[in-house]
Amino acid sequence: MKKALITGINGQDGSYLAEFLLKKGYDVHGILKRNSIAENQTARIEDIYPIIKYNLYHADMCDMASLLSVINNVKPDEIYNLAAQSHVKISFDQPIYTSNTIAGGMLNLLEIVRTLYPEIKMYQASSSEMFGNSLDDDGFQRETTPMEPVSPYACAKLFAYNLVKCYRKSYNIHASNGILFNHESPRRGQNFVTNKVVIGAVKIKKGLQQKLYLGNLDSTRDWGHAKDYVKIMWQILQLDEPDDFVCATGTSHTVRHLCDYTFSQLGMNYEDYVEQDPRFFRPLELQDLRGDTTKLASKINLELDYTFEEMIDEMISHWDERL
Ligand code: G4F
Repeated sequence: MKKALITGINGQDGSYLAEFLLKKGYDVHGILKRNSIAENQTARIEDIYPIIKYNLYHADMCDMASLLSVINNVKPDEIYNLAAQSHVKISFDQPIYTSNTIAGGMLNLLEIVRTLYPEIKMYQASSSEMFGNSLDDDGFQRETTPMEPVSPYACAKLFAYNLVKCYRKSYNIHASNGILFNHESPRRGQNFVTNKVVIGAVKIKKGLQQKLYLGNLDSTRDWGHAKDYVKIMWQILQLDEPDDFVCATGTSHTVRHLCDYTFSQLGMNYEDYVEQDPRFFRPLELQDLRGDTTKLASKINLELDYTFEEMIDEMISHWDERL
């Protein structure tokens, strides 16, 4: 039985990945960051909690001793590093913490693996944010597109991405980067734009809220489903050769279109309810994202189960039942 260790197991991606790996027959272990408000820490892994409750550990990406202790204890075959301060706008408010968790955290893991367990395969959750406003002439971003980050979050992700490449070449470690474009689901944090729009629209429909306040409506994102993408994380680690891969749908939509589609599905016109609020604009914005997955498709069977519309419909149904 293979053993996997997932940092950030209680996040959107960590929870879907844990479910996926359990179905594959893995012994799944996970790291949680201690939070002074303990309630809801395991909300996203409720369904699998009885199976993995003794495999959950408190550790912190900034505390190398805690990571070392978990890795010594678990001795995993594969590590999926999904832990992060993952909110781009908040990274402008907390740049040092963001960098320490993302860049310093990955360095901690790589040093432990390099010095003690060089046989462990590692996956790093790299991000399309690293491209910043750099686009190829055809409007896509791919592995060869120059990376010009425009947020502290993206700068930290780029540092971690380069560490993975450097350690792979220097020490022959099986470490890969998945350069994931935005990926969503009903488990997405409610302060990311997809779930914020869906929850806002459902609440408005039910008379629980009057308006929805957003920032930039004109940026475009290539939104896929987190469930599709965790399978790809695993597929990347099963390749004989470690490498770096863009993972995306190849289709992009504006935030405005997201609002239009969501409100229309609920029989409303978004223009009657959505207002822009300076609080939700960023000091610097990444305007357009659209990924080219040619390289990934040449290595794995790349099949996505969800379209953008199916994903938003699933999120609407989820919140319609719960709110
Ligand atoms: O949903 P978002 O906050 O996601 P963002 O910034 O693209 O980052 C996400 O995807 C990255 C992959 O490219 C990940 F690395 C990262 O960890 C995260 O998962 O914002 C999407 C767009 C932005 O252009 C933002 O300015 O929506 C725009 N937006 C407009 N109003 C808003 C809002 N975003 C948020 N969060 N809240 C708003 O009110």
